[in-house]
Amino acid sequence: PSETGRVLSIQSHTVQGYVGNKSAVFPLQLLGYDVDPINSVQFSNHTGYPSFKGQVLNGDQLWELIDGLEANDLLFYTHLLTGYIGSISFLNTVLKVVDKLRSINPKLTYVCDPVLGDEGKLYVPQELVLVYREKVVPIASMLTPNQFEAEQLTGLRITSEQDGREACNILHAAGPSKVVITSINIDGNLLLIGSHQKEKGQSQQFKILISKIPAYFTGTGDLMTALLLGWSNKYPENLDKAAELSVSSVQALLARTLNDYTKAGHDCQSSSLEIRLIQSQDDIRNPEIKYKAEKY
Ligand code: ATP
Ligand code: PLP
Ligand code: PXL
Repeated sequence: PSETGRVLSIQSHTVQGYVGNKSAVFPLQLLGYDVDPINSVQFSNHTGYPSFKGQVLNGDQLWELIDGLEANDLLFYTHLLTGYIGSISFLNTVLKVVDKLRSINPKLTYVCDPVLGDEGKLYVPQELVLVYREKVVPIASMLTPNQFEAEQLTGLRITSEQDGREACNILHAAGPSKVVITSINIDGNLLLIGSHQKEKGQSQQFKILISKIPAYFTGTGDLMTALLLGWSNKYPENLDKAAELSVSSVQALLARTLNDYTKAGHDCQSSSLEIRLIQSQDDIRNPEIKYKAEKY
């Protein structure tokens, strides 16, 4: 399918390595999208390293860029993509951006990765949780939380498939018609749960089982959300297919990443690995579906 679009992607930039826009822009371009990145920060490297240096864009500076685009009639977008956002003022400006873009294209799809934290720990200020819950979730078209984020946004404790499915339904009721919980940890393995609400009160749900690789990667969540945007736009009625394609690409990339680091004699459990994004371009453009969705 050839369906594409023009995506405004508001995410981090790192000089070295692949998180935020660095892991989202190239894959979307490979899938045929025009992507316009706004860099919410410019850091030397991601924050998992012993140190980092760089600049943070504030809400007013974000708005200045939007103003500049508007002055030249350049604000027509089919999609908005957001990931990690570090402050309330920036998040509030993103809300303004959604309004503005929808005033120009009422059909704008807003794909939101509600980055709050992982494994029981927040990596954003606590106040952001409420803003996501009350203001961001209601206007998102597709949401891609991890297990912890889905818990924070719904108040539900998620320890089973059933909990995951229920969390998706709670999130649908709050706004987004598509929800993908990108991973739930169940007995050492990962479970992705997808949910598409096609009419009120009714959702089509599926799961994809993923074996957990004993290593820690950074930027995979950002890549996953970008791919879900790309494929779900090409298969708007088949979120399960979009997820199969996305997971298959990510897993092929992770296998290559692990293999490359291992060959170089690196201890893969000691630090987080930079994904081999460029080397995996064929797996992104043309994934072989090795991960199948099971419908409920
Ligand atoms: P965010 O905080 O951005 O929402 P996330 O926690 O949802 O991110 P990840 O946990 O990085 O994102 O997972 C994204 C996808 O990457 C998962 O769906 C899974 O397919 C894959 N993945 C990440 N780490 C591993 C791993 N160690 N083994 C297997 N798959 C992994
Ligand atoms: N650590 C910090 C400080 C982050 O901001 C993020 C961002 O999203 C992550 C870790 C995890 O990144 P991901 O889940 O995309 O791999
Ligand atoms: O992957 C999310 C992310 C985004 N932005 C910055 C990061 C990270 C992960 O470490 O450091 C700046």
